[in-house]
Amino acid sequence: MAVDLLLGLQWGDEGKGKIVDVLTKNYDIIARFQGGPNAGHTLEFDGIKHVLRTIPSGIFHENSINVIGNGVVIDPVVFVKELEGLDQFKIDYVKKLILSRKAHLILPTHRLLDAASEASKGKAKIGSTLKGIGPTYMDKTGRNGLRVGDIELSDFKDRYRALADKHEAMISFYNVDIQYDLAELEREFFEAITELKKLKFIDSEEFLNQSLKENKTILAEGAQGSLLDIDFGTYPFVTSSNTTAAGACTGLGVAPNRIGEVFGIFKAYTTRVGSGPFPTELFDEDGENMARIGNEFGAVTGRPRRCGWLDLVALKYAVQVNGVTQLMMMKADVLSGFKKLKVCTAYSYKGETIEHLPYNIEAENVTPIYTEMNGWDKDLTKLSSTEEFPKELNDYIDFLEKELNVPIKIVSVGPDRTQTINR
Ligand code: 2SA
Ligand code: MG
Repeated sequence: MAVDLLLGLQWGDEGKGKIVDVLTKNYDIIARFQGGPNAGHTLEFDGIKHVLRTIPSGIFHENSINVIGNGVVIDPVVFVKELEGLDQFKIDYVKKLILSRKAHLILPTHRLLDAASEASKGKAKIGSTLKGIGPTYMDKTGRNGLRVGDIELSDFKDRYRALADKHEAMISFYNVDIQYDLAELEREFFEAITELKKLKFIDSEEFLNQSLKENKTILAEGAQGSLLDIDFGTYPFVTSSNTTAAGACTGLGVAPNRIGEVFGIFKAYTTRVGSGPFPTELFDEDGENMARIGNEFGAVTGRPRRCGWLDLVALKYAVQVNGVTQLMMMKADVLSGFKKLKVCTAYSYKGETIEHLPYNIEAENVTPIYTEMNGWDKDLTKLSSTEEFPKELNDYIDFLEKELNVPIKIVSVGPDRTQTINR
């Protein structure tokens, strides 16, 4: 058996939560491999909207086991609140949710360091979600971090103290005005640690590889998007983990030759939250309409998302880096009513036309070159098969498929589970 991957191909918020929820019925195990509570995976079913942060989206399905892999960073405080949010659904998470001992812990001081770092950068800030993601991964690669498995050690509190003290010194080094009550934050942290201990800690690489031997099916659920990848994204305006396919291998401990299908998710247009370059960004009525109709606000922080046309140069890059085998196009319904649709097929880069993503895609270097297509008027949200698609939508899809050279297997026409059309 193989591990299938589900990845966002843009700057996050492609709709991974919805698709993983639709797909989970086909899988025994759903695993998260990177990121942490910076993610916000929105699921909608039976008239209820739910946002998951660290917990894999399979948690709502009867029989799936949900694994939080070693590549993830866990904030116990946020995590326990997330568990409490599940109480109303009567989910037996002690049975259905397991944590890698090798996953790193986000300390309260990591969150403070994130805030201090952002404040010190002023206008050049990353626009992070302030969840402590960057500082936690820094401690991981700097070999100072605390891991889930450390909670089981008798000297966990001493280890915690040593690291938190070091962080406090670092916070004062930033010399910015940040107010906090560490004693209160620590009380909350240790209370959450006690709750966390009720869950099963495992060596997730052993569990997953054993499960593959037993012919179990596994879906690895990505968070954020490929253009936020620490190596391949728009650095430094990226997150601190590998959001691309390779991240699933290191974040779960499964070998590259165990990867099966790579599902790539993209929106029919493009959005981005936080700072950083965005060549096809719109500052006109079209952009405003996308934001309004698409309800483009961050699921975690509520920040408005920047909107723009689909960028095929960036999308091709993401398809290549990830080895995408099937595409899923989200939010096609949002484009209903646009008279003309534009798709960026090349960049004018320092006076030259290029079709690949250059080192620096800042606005002063890059001007998008667009292909224009006719839009459609028809409301797509009630459609249930491809036969009902307007001609212009089929033209749009055919054009993208030809350019990307990968089949678009799913078209999503609304947030609900049922608004998902297979091709
Ligand atoms: P961080 O917090 O260190 O990972 O931030 C670094 C950059 O990564 C971006 N980022 C995201 N972009 C889109 N969606 C994300 N998750 C939430 C959601 C966002 C929200 O799913 O809606 O609620 O605002 C996410 N997480 C990180 C971030 O904007 C920085 O550019
Ligand atoms: Mg999101």
